[in-house]
Amino acid sequence: MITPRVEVPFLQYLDEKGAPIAPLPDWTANPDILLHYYRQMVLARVVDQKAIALQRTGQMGTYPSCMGQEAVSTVFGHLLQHDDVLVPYYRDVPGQLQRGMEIEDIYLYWGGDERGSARPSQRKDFPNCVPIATQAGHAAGIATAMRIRNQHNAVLCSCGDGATSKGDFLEALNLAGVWQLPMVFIINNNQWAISVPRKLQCGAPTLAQKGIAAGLPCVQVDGNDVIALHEAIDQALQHARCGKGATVIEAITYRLSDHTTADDATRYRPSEELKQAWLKEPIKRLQTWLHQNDHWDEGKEQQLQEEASAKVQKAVENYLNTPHQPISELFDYHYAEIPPGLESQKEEALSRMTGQAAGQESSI
Ligand SMILES: Cc1ncc(C[n+]2csc(CCOP(=O)(O)OP(=O)(O)O)c2C)c(N)n1
Ligand SMILES: [Mg+2]
Repeated sequence: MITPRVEVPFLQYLDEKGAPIAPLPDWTANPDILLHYYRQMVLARVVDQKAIALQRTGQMGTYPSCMGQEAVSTVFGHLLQHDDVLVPYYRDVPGQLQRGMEIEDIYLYWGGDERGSARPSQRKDFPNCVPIATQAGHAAGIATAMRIRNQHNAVLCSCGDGATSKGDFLEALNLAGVWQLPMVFIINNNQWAISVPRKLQCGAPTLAQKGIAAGLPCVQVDGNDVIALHEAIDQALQHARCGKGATVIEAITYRLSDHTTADDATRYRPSEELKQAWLKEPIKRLQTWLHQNDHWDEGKEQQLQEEASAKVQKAVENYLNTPHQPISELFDYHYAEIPPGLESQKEEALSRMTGQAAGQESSI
């Protein structure tokens, strides 16, 4: 019997208590980037907690929290260049905020208003992808277009651990390998796919090694360690931009929240596991390092928390004061020319809405 030998490197610089376990890269000598990561993660957590409060008070739709996973998308949000393309999944709020999405756009989108994905400052990034792993094929398509146009940019495709079990993900890896596409795949391994734990999802010891079959370099990183993430993502993006092809990065994190606001994880997740995961979370870890290296103090923390709360409060007001879209917009953006069947449905919807406005019964 032949047992295959698979070696996937694991990258980590800061341990759970924020202490270095390896010599830190040179760029950390100037704390500016790490302070930026810290501020962005804190802001993202305030945005995230407010989204849950809005949903709980009937002011927003179902929302998937990114609590515990902030580091991954905070780091790639910073490292992506203007003409790179982000193809996110639904827990990438921290990255999206740095790529031009306003806080109220996040609330608009999860409030069911597609204008949340349509601000010009969002560049060519793709909107959230809720169907699992389908974004991997889109990302491979964008990367193929970049190659054909001889563009020296990269596409970053983000997904969850469960998504790597889907054919879409594996097909995109295969294309990325055979066509040497300028891509970075980031797997947010938060240990759960709704109620299915990682070990029941896949028999391979790492998810990163799925890249090996496609001929791609792959690495696992501590996804709660912004320094390790920065090193891995920066290298992979440069590799892609200079025509050397794709990389697969598996970031080990933990979903500290319920799957979404429609879930109750206490029904299937051991409380001790959650307790242990809180000890490793990314914000506290970086805060401890910043404190210990005299880059942070109580006063700065208080000021940051106050600024983040004020920003989020203003965004909530903007979101709640945004006039609803007219119902015609439901029909207007699917086709360049609206087919006759939809045209008649649109007319019917409009006339019913007019009737409703006049106080008549409506079934819409
Ligand atoms: C194609 C498809 N099948 C099923 C679902 C239902 N679904 C929503 S989230 C999810 C689990 C995804 O887990 P993972 O990829 O680990 O991401 P996480 O939510 O843990 O971040 C499933 C199966 C879906 N959205 N799309
Ligand atoms: Mg998951």
